[in-house]
Amino acid sequence: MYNPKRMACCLIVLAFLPVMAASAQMTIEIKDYVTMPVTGLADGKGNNEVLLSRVNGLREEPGGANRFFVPDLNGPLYILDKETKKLTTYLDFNGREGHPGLFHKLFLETGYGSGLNGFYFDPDYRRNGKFYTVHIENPALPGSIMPDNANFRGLNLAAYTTTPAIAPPGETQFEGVLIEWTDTNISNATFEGTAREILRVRMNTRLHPLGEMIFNPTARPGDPDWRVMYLECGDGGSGEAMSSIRPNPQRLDNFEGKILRIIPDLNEHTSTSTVSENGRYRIPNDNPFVSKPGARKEIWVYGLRNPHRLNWAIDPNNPANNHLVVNSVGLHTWESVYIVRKGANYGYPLREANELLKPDNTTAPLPAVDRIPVQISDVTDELVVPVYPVIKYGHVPGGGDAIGAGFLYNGKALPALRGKYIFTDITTGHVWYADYKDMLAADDGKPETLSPIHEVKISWNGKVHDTMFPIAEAAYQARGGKAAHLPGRATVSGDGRADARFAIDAAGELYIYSKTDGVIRAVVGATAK
Ligand SMILES: [Ca+2]
Ligand SMILES: [Ca+2]
Repeated sequence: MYNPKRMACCLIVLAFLPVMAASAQMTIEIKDYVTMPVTGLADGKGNNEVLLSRVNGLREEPGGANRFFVPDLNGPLYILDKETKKLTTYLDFNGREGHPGLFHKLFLETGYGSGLNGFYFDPDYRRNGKFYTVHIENPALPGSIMPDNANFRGLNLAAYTTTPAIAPPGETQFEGVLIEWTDTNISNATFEGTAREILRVRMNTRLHPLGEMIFNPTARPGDPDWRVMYLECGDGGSGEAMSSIRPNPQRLDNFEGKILRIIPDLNEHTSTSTVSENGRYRIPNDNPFVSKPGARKEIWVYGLRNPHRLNWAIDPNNPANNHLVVNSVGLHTWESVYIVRKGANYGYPLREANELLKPDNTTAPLPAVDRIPVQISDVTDELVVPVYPVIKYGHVPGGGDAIGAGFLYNGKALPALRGKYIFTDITTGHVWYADYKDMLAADDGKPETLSPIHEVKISWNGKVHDTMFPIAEAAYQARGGKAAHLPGRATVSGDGRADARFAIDAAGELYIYSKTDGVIRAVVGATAK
């Protein structure tokens, strides 16, 4: 029954809801989903090998096949059956001496992103069987630069050739390799088909390599963004170096510290793009720097340190609010989330988040008038205003050391999270959310306006925790891990790294996985009270 008095009362309550919501404590409930095979060592010594399994993502196969593809940085690309939870090794990238996989020069030892780093399905996968990977190679390792199909006979290499590496200025060591794979039968759990090297990027150091890629999930055939890849390339450690490589993230003549935008398929968008220098992909004509002499035409945005997690925030109520969002790992001071705007300069290494980054790698307040010179190989006389983050948190207790993946939650199972962007800190295992509307409001060109973030607690096996750290620690110890707490260390997390990151499935439901204990967990509940 309609009751005007009661309605007025409700409206008054509603007016206060945002304030109440801001102070409500969000708690997510997580449940173990699958335990990944150990590909590391439990002995607590060494670098990357101390992580039990370097699971690095969870991608659901398009089209309702009910399977995840799960890359482990150490080499295996698994298919995970959602019904049976059975894992099958689909491909293995580790072909190092004594290993059965594809790439003799796979680089694994150090660097958090080394190994099989990126995996993504082509938007038209159901029809074309294509997917993409990025892995890291050390050219100095023995063996062939060609894939080795001795144990993957279904891979036809007759037409396979490598590409010249595209290098940044300065000394270089490692290479990120983007490959397009075409499986001619996607109904089984084995690979049979061809592969094509698309791009090879040389990096200054082992840090912050080429990594994650994504496609605009709202683009349909005929749209300008259909099958157009956004590909992040870290700064290769250049921006924090106190040497001639320091400006590389600002220099538009190289790929380091950038998000690239390319068309992997040479037959797509042929009238609105040009073929790349290496002949393996196309570059859209509406990329921001295609007409700037000396600039790499592939660049979409620049001035980032380690933009290692890309996601597309889809606003179900307003498609004009859809944005590519990037989580970028900072140096010593700030972790940042940025809304990606065509051609933007995010400032690094001249800025970190919304502060000045000084040549000694400490931060200071921004200058009164904040402008950065555009740099191709040399500094030009053109100036731009840097673009500031919409979320930042500090390298302080209660904060963290390195931002993980984040997602705007659009699933159905967790109504309390709808419209919220949820993300982790990798090392401390803190989880926060921000309201997407606050993030959009903070994307206003003003450095001082940022979205509030709200701490999320985690319920696991009947107990509520402040972070993922004790959860990963318990599982790591139970699996025989020998480090005192967790492997690795970082400034804020101290002894051990939780290594917690989110993923989503095709329905937009959340998972959280951790390299240290090698466990993927499903987020099965969320309450705000
Ligand atoms: Ca197959
Ligand atoms: Ca702002």
